Amino acid sequence: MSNTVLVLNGPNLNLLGQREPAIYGTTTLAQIRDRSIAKGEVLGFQVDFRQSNFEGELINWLHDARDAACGVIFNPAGYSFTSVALLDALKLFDGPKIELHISNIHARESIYQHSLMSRAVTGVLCGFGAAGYELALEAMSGLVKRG
Ligand code: CA2
Repeated sequence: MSNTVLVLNGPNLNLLGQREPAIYGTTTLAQIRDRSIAKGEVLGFQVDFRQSNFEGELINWLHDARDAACGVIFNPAGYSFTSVALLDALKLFDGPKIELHISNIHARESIYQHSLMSRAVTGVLCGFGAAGYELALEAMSGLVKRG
């Protein structure tokens, strides 16, 4: 069985660390990628870390994960609140799935509070800043079946 965890990031997260540091911190997505890969090595995971601004590309990567990954960690960013298509793609992945947000979406304006994705995932992690990615990998370690 695959030991790859797909860590998927949605729109605008490529610019992380450059705007709104009070909400999202100053860590860049490249730094988060490096830390996630290092954390994966400790936990015995290969981390496949990706970001796209395109809904269809995110959907295709979720489809590919059906054969290629043992778990998915997904920060859908703005698509969390709008994309039934991404919700459907998430439902098609049978393994453990963690929805992740850097900020505490429940403490924010109402448009950021109701993620469509949450009903399709094993668990939701939000509000721990960039460290949330490493925490999600630890949680994933307890969720995947190792062969
Ligand atoms: O907190 C998160 O991780 C979010 O998924 C980020 C999304 C937001 O729509 C969600 O409510 C919560 C937005 C990401 C915007 O990307 C930025 C990039 C650079 C600087 C600031 C934001």
